[in-house]
Amino acid sequence: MRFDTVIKGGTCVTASEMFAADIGISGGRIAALGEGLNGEDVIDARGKLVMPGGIEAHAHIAQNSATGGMTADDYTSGSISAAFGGNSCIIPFAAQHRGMGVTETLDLYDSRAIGASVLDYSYHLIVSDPTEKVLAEELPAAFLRGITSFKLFMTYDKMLVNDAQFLDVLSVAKTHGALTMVHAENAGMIKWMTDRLLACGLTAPKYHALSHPALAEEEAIHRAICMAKLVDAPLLIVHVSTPKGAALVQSARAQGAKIYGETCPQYLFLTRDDMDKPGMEGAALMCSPPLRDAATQDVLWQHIQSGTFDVVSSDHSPYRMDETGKLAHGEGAPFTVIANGMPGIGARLPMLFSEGVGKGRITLPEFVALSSTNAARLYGLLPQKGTLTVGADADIAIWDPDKRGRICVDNQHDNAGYSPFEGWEVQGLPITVLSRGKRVVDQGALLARAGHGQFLVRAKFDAGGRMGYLAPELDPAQNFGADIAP
Ligand code: DUC
Ligand code: ZN
Ligand code: ZN
Repeated sequence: MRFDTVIKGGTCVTASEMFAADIGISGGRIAALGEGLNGEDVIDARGKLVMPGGIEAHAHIAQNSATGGMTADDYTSGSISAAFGGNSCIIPFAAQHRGMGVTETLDLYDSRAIGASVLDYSYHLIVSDPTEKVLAEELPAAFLRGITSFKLFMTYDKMLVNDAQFLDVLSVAKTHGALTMVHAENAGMIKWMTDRLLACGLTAPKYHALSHPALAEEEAIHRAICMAKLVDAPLLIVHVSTPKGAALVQSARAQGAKIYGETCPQYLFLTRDDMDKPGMEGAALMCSPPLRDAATQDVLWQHIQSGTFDVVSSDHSPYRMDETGKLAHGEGAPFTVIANGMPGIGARLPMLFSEGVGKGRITLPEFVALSSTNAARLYGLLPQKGTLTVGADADIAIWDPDKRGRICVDNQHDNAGYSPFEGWEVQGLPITVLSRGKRVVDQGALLARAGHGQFLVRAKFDAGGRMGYLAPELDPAQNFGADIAP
């Protein structure tokens, strides 16, 4: 048998094991794992690691912020940067703003993504306006379209939902088999801190980090987990940045609740002291939740090692340091009007590999789990994506574990115009990325066209045997037989 492509002589790594095998690819899928395979096109992977391509499941691309700004990356530049960084699939957000319907929102993002991406993609739906129609008709319609995850905000005046709305969305999600994601920060605490800082004239970008205290994240994560437990619905806490927040995720999981966690490279590698720069420079590192401190970094790594975090995502939110992005309101504008977020879709995996695997903090299978397989499982893509198994899409990243490089804006291939990790030395880099068997990136060259990437219809969320939690007030054996559980 002759395959379209054979990846020969590499060390395959999945989330559970490592083994020496050739990979035979036909029709864009993995057709065989074995020895001595032959193909039309042979990729020599001797001395290399052959892994499932990364799945970047937290990125803001071609997204309008609630204040009107647009991210610097569209689906072409965002997916190209992702591919150079070892990813073969992206799941950015489609953001419903108040007054918009969900179907209208998804149509809008389709118009931005179709024909533009070099990688396969889907969207998480941000729900900011859960009207009766949205809950009863439009969210079910979104599931039928293959959008099986959405995100809620507990802060930002124009995006947040209240607790009752949160519970409503969780209930619909549970009924249809979707995973809810949450940006968990307490809006009132942020407002109170912000008012005090502004009243003292403390408006520089670095003060944004103080305006989002760790306690605001801790309180909101606790509240979000309680709400998810009440509904017994799955919930992923995104961009966890605090030790207490991570501990809350850990203890909820230990109780069997369907609670999942994500953290991001910026919380592992940067601190708020990095924002203490002259003028507006600190705005480059302004994100929400904000950067914390070195002690926090150590604890977050421990939670990666002990399994609290299922995924490490970039939270790529690219805004240029000019009038099109962070400086839209000019030099000296207060932090309250500066767009939140930083780029990182291309740096996520090299940083995690070098600082994680290279420094002995995580194993190679753990790297694959955190970068690809767990995202595929959570977001309804397994086994089509996220693993090396016969029948799976041939979405594969070949890494040279010895290759050294330095992160810099010119090798990130995005449109942000800067990298928060500028100058960082890394060892271990992706050299070839295949999407459905096609080389997208090879030896530093882009080989796929915009439009190669296709929309992915995702499956329902699968809790994978996790027991869940039944609140006594919802248990018919304990609640006088009231049949009110969603
Ligand atoms: N939340 C995100 O997930 N990304 C950027 C900004 C924010 O608040
Ligand atoms: Zn967020
Ligand atoms: Zn985000």
